[in-house]
Amino acid sequence: MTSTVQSLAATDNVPTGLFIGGDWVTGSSGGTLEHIFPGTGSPNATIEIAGEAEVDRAVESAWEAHREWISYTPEHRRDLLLNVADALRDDAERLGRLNTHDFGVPTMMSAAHAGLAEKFFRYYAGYVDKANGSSTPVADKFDVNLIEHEPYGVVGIIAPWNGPLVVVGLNVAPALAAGNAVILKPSEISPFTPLRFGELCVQAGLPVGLVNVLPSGPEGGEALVRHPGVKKIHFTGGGSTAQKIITAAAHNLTPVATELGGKSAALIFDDANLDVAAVTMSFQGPVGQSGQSCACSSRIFVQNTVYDAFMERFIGAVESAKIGDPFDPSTIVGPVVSQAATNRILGVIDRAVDEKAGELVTGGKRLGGDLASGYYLEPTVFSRVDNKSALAQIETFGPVVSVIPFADEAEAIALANDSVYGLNAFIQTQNVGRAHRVARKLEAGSVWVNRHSDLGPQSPYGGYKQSGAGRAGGIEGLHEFQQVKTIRIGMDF
Ligand code: TXE
Repeated sequence: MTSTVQSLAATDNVPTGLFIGGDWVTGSSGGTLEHIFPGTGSPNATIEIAGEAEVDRAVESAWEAHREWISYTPEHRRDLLLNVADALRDDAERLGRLNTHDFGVPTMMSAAHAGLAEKFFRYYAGYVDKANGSSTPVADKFDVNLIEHEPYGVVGIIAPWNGPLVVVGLNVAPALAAGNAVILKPSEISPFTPLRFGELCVQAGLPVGLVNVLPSGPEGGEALVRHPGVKKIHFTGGGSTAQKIITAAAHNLTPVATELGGKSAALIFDDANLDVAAVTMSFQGPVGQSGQSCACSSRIFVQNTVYDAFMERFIGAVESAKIGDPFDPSTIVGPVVSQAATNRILGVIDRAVDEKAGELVTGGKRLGGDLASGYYLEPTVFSRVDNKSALAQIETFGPVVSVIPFADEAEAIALANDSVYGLNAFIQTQNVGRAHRVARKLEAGSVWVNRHSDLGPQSPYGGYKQSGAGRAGGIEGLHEFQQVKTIRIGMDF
């Protein structure tokens, strides 16, 4: 059966080299990789994979560019970062298509990633010419006491496959605004938009080598983490990988900021608007990006007095989402990212059924027909799930969610917090006192009340517990890429 799903258009000319010092590099020591488009399960390009030699070359180029970057006036650096924001805006449609080629995200969502990156660049450009140091008196002298925020020099940013452009905004923008040069290591699974971004930076006027883009897997990533010329690592990805990265970084005691996985809880109280809650949670849960988001609300707790009424609406919303060709603008649910992810997610479903973790009420299968060659899974919902089960405790990172009843506020909070993760939490209630009370008791870095998650540059985003300790957004996101220096000038002489 041939797939009717669109694949690579000649006009898409996806970038396949490494981007180092403003040059496209091929013949990499890491070899090449056949990139598979999840929409069809077929190759859409052969890409270069960075090895240690390319990391060395990128670090050298980055230090040279850093020295040039900090020789520019703050006003000049600010304007160049605003140029990058304009370039992301102007290239949004092409970046959207590349995003879909990268990991199969439906085009109805993919262009928004470029828009988010643009917002972050506009926001952090604004910090460049604003004083972000300070001075304080000292207790027993009249010395001048300055507290300065300085760049690290060259930082390594390691991105997951599910949102490379989001990471460009969240982390590359503040890193550059803080005065650093960047080596961006996207996942080998999603190289195209980061590479195009690197090209846009040079076209926007940034010094060549200020942004280097090196798609690679664990080997290239490890070489970057271990490199003595890389002074800070920002990692976004899974917890087990974070452990490997922190271990490797210990080699030079390189600081590591982490943005990790989640098993986010949503609490639907009996006074919630159930129509709004059902639609919001279907998109925040198994439908949006096929649940392949760190912000996926994969555990939905519903007060038992409205459980059936919520479930009726929720299942209706989930089942009404159109599954199909991610290039079709009417598609809501695209493919999951790979054959490996397909096997892993179906394994989670089979285990949950075998262990009777809950009742499978919709989904659970891979789609066939003319979608058979791609990796299309039905959004899947289990009802009345045991919160202690593997299904409710282990991050699935796919279109599978658990719905769990609770009796009252105290039980809801206890169930939600019974997790090693703490990235996001969602509350649906009309009671403002309850919203504040519960939000302060949830162990999560971001709490969203009566709305879906919505990353914005104005507020820090990041995890509690094993969801990581880094923050992206706000002044906290800038400080991730700065080191603090105190300069005290004696006035007694
Ligand atoms: O992660 P992986 P994936 C999390 C999400 C899920 C994971 C999925 O919750 O857990 O990311 O992304 C590189 N040394 N978030 O599968 O496998 C690898 O090449 C150095 C949370 O990509 O951990 C890739 O570039 N690098 C997030 C990156 O690490 C190594 C939002 C991540 O790979 C490496 C999005 C090694 N040894 C997803 N091994 C948030 N909290 O905001 C792999 N890599």
